[in-house]
Amino acid sequence: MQSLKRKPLVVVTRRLPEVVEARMRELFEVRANVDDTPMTRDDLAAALAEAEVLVPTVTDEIDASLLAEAGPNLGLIANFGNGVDHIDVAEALERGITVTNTPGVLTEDTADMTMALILAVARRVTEGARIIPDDAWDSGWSPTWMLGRRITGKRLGIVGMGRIGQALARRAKAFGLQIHYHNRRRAPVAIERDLDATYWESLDQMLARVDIVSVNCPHTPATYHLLSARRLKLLKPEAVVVNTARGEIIDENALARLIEAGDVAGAGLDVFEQEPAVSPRLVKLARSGKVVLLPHMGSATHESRIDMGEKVIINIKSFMDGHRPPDRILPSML
Ligand code: 8YV
Repeated sequence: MQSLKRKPLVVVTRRLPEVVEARMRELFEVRANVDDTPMTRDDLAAALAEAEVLVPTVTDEIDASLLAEAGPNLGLIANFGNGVDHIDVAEALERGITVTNTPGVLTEDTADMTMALILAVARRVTEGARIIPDDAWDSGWSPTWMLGRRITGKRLGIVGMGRIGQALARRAKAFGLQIHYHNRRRAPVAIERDLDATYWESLDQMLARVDIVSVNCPHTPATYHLLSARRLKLLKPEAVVVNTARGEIIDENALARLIEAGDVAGAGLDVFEQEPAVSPRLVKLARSGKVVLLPHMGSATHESRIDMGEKVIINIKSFMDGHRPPDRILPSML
């Protein structure tokens, strides 16, 4: 039987997978962004003024001044994505707007991509992959050509031992890496034992001792430039830095300078401080092979994006049915 309940107006800022949009249209009055161009500030203001639910993504900057323009109907911002650093969540909560995200469903894919970057930088995968298409394999195989670094036996330092950090640790352990980590809170003993993980209360001390650093914590005011110029200088010259979390956690310019100077060996970056703009220095380093750059692809699988959409739908549906949505961002998480 068709429900007689009025459908809430849900504004979705970007194209989502077809199955997700189709299900949303069954349940809600959907305003979709058919040509998928990122919304301008004015577009977002208009959406916030009218919508009962806004479904933004990482490409939408929803700051306090924009939230001040929200209409009286706006009750929920159901973010398509895990990170909510593009939303002034404290301000939204202050205004009585609920904010949700999509945790858990992109963990494994993001950990896979982190492992891929570690291997790509250490074993020069992207550099090597260009040689044959570029017709540059004239001299053939040589014992001393295209040598990378072994990862087995090396120390991996994970900054942020949440879901993705732990998923990375499981993979890295299987590759023979020794797991070290820094986190605000020490992980339970059972997890440490399972992962053979060594906890470093001092990030500085861990950085000075590891061969690979992977950033896997959320971006918050407390983690902005957590890997500052001073901390990056603590790394060994053979060290490699990988980031699939948020660009803002690393002082990108300082990292580029250290790699240029040979004080850090390389980096694998999926996220940047000013996306989609990428520092020309990093681009130059990528051309030289020292750095591997990906365009924010950590959760870019069909499966992740459909599961993320499903989470968005569940959050909206439970909110509209008068329940507390499962993936609420609470003040204690900020
Ligand atoms: C998403 C991400 O692609 O979920 C996140 O926080 O960084 C990405 O994997 C993106 O945020 C979608 O909004």
